[in-house]
Amino acid sequence: MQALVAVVMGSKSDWPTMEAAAEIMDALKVPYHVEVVSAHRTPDKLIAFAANAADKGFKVIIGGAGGAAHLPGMLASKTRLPVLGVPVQSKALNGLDSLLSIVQMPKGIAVGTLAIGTAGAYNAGLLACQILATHDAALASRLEAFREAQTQAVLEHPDPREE
Ligand code: RP5
Repeated sequence: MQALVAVVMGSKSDWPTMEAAAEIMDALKVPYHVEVVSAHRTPDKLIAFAANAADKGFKVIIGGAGGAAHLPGMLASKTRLPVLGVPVQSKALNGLDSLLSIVQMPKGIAVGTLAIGTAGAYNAGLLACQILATHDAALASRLEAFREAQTQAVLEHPDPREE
């Protein structure tokens, strides 16, 4: 099946964070591709990947990286596809470095920045699904069902002491 979302990350070490994006896309039955593409270690691959992404049929790119996290911004500079950036939680600065590197894009090249860590990765996957759902009624229905189930799970278990 044609992958609609590309999930790229700077290192294999980012996968434990980025697999949260895969988790929600699996749940919502959205086909995706995952690949390590490093802004610093494989810069030529990064440029080629972003430049060819639209022609390959991707509709959204999710880029996760930590530290001096140039990956999402550099991807965005070479593609018109929406790029969602996930700041991976770094050891040295707890991901604040990653967040600031990704969120502070100069005017003219946009990156949609999510939260630090697995919540951000999960929400990047969710947001990618929401973007695709603007042109996919079946996916829109699955999203509505997901949100309803989430709401019901909270409403049915209001006691915070409950296991
Ligand atoms: C970044 O450097 C990666 O995105 C990763 O978060 C961080 C550390 O990479 P490794 O040294 O674990 O490969 O480029």
